[in-house]
Amino acid sequence: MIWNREFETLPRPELERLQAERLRRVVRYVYERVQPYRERMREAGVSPEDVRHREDVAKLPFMTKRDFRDHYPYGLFAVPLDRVLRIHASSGTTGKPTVVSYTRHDLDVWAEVCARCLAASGARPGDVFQNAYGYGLFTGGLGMHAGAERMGLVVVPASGGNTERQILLLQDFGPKVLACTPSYALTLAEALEARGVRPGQLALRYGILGAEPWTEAMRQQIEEKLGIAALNIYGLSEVIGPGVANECLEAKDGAHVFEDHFLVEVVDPYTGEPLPPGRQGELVFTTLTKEALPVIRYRTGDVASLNPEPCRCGRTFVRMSRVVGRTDDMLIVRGVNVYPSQVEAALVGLPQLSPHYQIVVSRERTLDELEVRVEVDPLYHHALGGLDPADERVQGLLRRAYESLYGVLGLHVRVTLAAPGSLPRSEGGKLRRVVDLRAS
Ligand code: DLL
Repeated sequence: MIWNREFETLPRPELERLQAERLRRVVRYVYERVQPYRERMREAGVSPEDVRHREDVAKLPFMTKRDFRDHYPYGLFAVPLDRVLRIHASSGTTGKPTVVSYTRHDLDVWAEVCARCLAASGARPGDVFQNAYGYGLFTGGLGMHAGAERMGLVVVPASGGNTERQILLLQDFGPKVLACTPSYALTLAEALEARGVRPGQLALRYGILGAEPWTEAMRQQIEEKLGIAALNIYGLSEVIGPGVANECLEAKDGAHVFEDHFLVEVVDPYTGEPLPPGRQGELVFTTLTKEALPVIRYRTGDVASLNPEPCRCGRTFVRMSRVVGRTDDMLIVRGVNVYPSQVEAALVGLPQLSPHYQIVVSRERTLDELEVRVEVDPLYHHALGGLDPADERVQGLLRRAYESLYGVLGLHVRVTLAAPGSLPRSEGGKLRRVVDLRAS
């Protein structure tokens, strides 16, 4: 189902005209209202008049996470605080959170784009919807909540965590649609399996999974174990939260970016030069309709590519690939490129391991050392009765993980097994995937 047929299927020429018009407006708006960005434009020698066409976006200077840090908490807002209705924040694992804000109009746009995600993923008005993204400062819970209400779903605001209660709700409330992170979907799938609940015994049909990187192999596992179609949702607080892009059920091949609200580019992470469709690089977004905190050419740090081919679902919006890595996670270890997604791909085939892992790089004198810490699957951990290094099963698992990582990366990796839930998480429940100790 297409939630907003009028906009989601706009013929490209019309869409691009609309984008150009909105781009002109937002650039002038930001220039007039956001002092740090006005100064940056002046330094770059660009004025709002220089932006006429959609392509002119490339003349504008970038914004980065650093701008949020430098102007923490409210310095990038384009409206007085009394026009802000809501504040969210994404907690990094270090330092101050990134603060974002919404006017009434922004909340309205946000609900609209989240409703589009739900519809694209298979939800229909009247369906029961279990929202297991965290409620609170994290954008996932309240963002999807508003989208679901907009659509007329029966919302179960479960929030994140508490697997026992999630399972009770899944069994008794009969949700057809579930939203959570992909790693949590696997946790739920495994907990259900452990209780002998088969996929067919639940009403569940669709999963809207995102907020962290995942792979096709994980999709397959989740779909099989939960008996659902699992769709990828992408978003980030600085742009709006969830609802920047979502896959369609028809193709499940790349997430449609809601281009009437968000202008997307891919740039070379080193030079900042725009890259043509199909090339992998850093995603950069310009918000076209936001009031409280518009961003211009915001560098996400997420590495992906764009596919402009028409889609069989009828949406005319460009599709972004899965996020294959982060520019700040792109590791070069002993001269070899390492992405967390590769580590994930190597570990996913070992059912005794969970998808919760952390990569630690350090340097012993001159040689880089790569360590992968990975949590053992809760059931297997229980069966082992702990992680005794003398236990042959533990040794065997370590060996298999080592071999699998060596096969994918071509590097010797030290594998450390950790107890379920023991690796440190941030407030949004996310693991810091990469810890690089070489610089410190
Ligand atoms: O994670 C918003 C969100 C909530 C998206 C619920 C989807 C569902 P932040 O906490 O600001 O916002 O984190 C944003 O998470 O820059 C990506 O690195 C990563 N991310 C989000 N979605 C995906 C995805 C929310 N589908 C950061 N695949 C982004 C890979 C994702 N990475």
